[in-house]
Amino acid sequence: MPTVMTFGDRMPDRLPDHLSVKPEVARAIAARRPVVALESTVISHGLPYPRNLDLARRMEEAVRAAGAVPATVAILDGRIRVGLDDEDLERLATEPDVRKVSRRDMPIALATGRPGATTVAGTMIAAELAGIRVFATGGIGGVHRGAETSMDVSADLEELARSPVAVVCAGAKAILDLPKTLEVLETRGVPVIGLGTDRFPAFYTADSGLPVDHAATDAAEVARILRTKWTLGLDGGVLVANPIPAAAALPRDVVEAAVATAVAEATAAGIVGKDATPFLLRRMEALTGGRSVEANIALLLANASAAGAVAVAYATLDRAAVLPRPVPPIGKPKRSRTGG
Ligand code: PSU
Ligand code: MN
Repeated sequence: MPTVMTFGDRMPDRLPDHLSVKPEVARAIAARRPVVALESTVISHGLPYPRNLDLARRMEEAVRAAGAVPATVAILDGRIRVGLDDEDLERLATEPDVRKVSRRDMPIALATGRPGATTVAGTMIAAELAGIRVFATGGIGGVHRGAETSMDVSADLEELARSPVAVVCAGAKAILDLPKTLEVLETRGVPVIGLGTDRFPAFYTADSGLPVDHAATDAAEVARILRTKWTLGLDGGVLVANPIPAAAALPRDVVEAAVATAVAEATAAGIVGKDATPFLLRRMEALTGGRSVEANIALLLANASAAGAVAVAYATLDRAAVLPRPVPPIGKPKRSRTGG
């Protein structure tokens, strides 16, 4: 197991008991080199074995190929672990009783010592504690369809409002109510930036028909927006929406039909709370003949690459800001006219 690392000025004294950062990751953070956090709920609850394990490894490779260090996050052995090794990924992909850890679950998972996979919210908390600013996932949680009666609104939205992390995703999952999800993001002050698009992506498809707040042309522009937001002291995260690659997108009518059926099944079966999203994703797989899983994997890999590029651009700005400014040339002391 990696040792507890303390580094920089970001880790408060109380954390060493609860946080373990992999040495490679800790070194990169301390040197302000690019790092990308990755979540683990998608591994334990979002994709079937063995595709989940393969995906976890390939996301880390995609981050490295973009020039950043990957830091997959999970709760293992009673600690928040930032940066995992292959054995850890295998545990998360195969063990049956891995808890899904969002903000409210964090103290329970840590105090009981049981394994936990972090959601977008849980991963953002860990990233902030470790000093990581960029994170890649598939699609964030949001406002569920029927939330006006179920009140099911993902804790991911609340976390985006409070933790200073950029979340690179393919929009919010298509099983959700996307207009309401964007309304909550607006209310909570979370900028929604399209990466090379002015449309909010809809996870399995590239265009939800809804606009983003700004279409950024490249990762460098995203990095400038992040830097500006946090320099201003505006709390919270930024949603960076990266549409699914065109070749991997599913036909919109296929997605809509499957979502309608899956949501109706969940309602009929009384599936609520944290089980709702994993149930819906599993039903989507069956209802699309496995095509939803292929699309999900393609968008996750694309997001890992894009997040790597954003982390590289952000690190460039971050390092420029902390480098000592050039010292102004020392001029000859002015002679006093009255003499000395
Ligand atoms: N992206 C995926 N698959 C997933 C998730 C994201 O491609 O399974 C996970 C994330 O961890 C996200 C969670 O936080 O789904 C949403 O769960 P809920 O709706 O219960 O908040
Ligand atoms: Mn929920």
